[in-house]
Amino acid sequence: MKADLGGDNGTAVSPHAVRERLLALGFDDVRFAAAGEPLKTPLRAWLAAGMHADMDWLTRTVDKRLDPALVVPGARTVIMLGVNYWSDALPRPHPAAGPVWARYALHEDYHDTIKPALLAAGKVLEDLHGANADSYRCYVDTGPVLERSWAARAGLGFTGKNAMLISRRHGNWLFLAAMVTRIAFTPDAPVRNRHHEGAVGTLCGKCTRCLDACPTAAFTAPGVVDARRCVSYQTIENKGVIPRELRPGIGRRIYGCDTCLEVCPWNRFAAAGRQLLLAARHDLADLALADILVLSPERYAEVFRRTPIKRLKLTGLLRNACVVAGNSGDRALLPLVLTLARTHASPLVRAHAVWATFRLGGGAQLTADSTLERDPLVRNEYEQEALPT
Ligand code: B12
Repeated sequence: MKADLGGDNGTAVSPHAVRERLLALGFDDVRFAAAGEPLKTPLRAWLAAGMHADMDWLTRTVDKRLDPALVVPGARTVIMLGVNYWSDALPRPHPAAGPVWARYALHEDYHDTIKPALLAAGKVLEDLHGANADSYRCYVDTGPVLERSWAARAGLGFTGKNAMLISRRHGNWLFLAAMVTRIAFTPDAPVRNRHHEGAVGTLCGKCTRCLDACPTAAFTAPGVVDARRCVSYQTIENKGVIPRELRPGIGRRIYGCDTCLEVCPWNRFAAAGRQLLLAARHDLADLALADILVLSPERYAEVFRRTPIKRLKLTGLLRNACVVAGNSGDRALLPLVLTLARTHASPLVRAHAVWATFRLGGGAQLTADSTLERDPLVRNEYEQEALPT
């Protein structure tokens, strides 16, 4: 097939055939954005304000994230793909019991399950337009592409006040993937309202449910999340101590947080996805906190194999489980957190287990242990508990 990359004089080719083929691969939505103008998203200001916490990898690729021509020289189009992970089969978390997982985590790792379809999507560009493998790049999440802003430009949805890319068809429950290509496709239009296009909250109206519901007050403005305060960052990306002042707000959220997504009224229109590029692990939602607090490394590896939770490692999961236990008010968990505080090899786990033990009213049982503890992380927890409140 002869190369058909769209004309240099601005002529663009119809995206119709590519869209149909990519939908057939299992993507739930396929939209096209013109790559010519770099994004104006205030990413630099966000980074300069330190809102990325310790995710320093974001600072190393700022220019590329905003300008796809730095990813693929001569890029003309960013193809944005959505994978709907809403499922009616997954009940909402029980209002009073059990740890709560971000919905996306109750699947095998989406990076792994979407990747083969992205490779096939690249072949579609080669097949239909004679693209060669150097003239496009495909990413899901981990590439240097600011996916939500490109998706907004492509009209896949609009940027909500919760910073999510919200689709009128799929609500908040969309994974995003991107293809940067030299082919000039006719772009799709962004979502508009009467006043403007592409701004934060285009179709949010006066609604502020997400901003009001955030359990740790992580929004500094509509559309702006301070990752340092975000439960998702603290329970997934942070590899160290979770700040004490944020722990109560984490509540029962053991991995990630969907609160600003769950409360969004646009989810009313969300139909279940086709799930073609996903592998559900809804069984994880049935795990009791008591079972998690006693996981052995072998059992952890077996249960969380292929899920995104495996990247947290057992120590990270136990850290989070201790925070949830401390918030639970469930005295039956006291012996379990007490054992972790006394015996676990990781100071990170011991530190959070000490906190949980005090929160569950068992602090006095740790008096002897507190004098033996040498690790500064854990000692700090004892010292904080000893301070007058
Ligand atoms: C770093 C990161 C995080 C960080 C930081 C989140 C954040 N808000 O920036 C943490 C760990 C906290 C996180 C959490 C989550 N994440 Co995340 N994350 C990313 C990642 C890798 C980069 C995002 C980034 O660059 N952030 C920097 C900010 C500045 O950019 P932004 O949020 O994209 O841009 C927004 C603002 O600039 C604002 N904006 C635009 N113009 C303007 C103009 C003005 C004036 C203002 C004020 C603001 C504004 O709107 C932009 C779009 O939302 C992307 C994947 C990717 N490659 O893009 C996934 C991604 C954004 N995450 C995703 C998901 C699913 C989540 C969680 C729901 C996971 C969970 N359940 O726990 C939460 C949601 C938290 C939230 N409300 O944002 C999805 C979002 C899908 C969607 N439909 O929107 C993505 C796209 C991954 C994917 N491929 O599917 N994430």
